[in-house]
Amino acid sequence: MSRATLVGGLGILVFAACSSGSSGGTSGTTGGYTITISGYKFSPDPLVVPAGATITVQNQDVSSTSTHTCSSEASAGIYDGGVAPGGFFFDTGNIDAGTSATISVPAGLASGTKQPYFCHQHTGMMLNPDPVIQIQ
Ligand SMILES: [Cu+2]
Repeated sequence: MSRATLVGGLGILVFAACSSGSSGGTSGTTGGYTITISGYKFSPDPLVVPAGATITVQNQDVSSTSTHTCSSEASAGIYDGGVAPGGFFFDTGNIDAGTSATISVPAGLASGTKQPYFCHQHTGMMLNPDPVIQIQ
């Protein structure tokens, strides 16, 4: 095998590695946290954030023009506004398709705290009806 063959082969490999798309896929801006709602699914679930974080909720259900909410509940499956032990209350209100809202996580929440939430519009109809925000 000649040296030229080796170098040429490597060149093809490098080209292939660099030609794949690099747009999108990551969520949120640096230091920010994002929940996306798409296809009636909240993700990521759980979302792990430090106390004091700000979370952007993006409703991406544009094709079905579905309005969703992110609303805290006392425990999974209650589907009513409330707070889990050690958790925090939030309710984005209606988030129309293609728009976003913000959730502020209070500072000082204990590590490991799990706050479930739900969608007021669809309760148990969401693919994951009781997703969780967990404190880091
Ligand atoms: Cu919903």
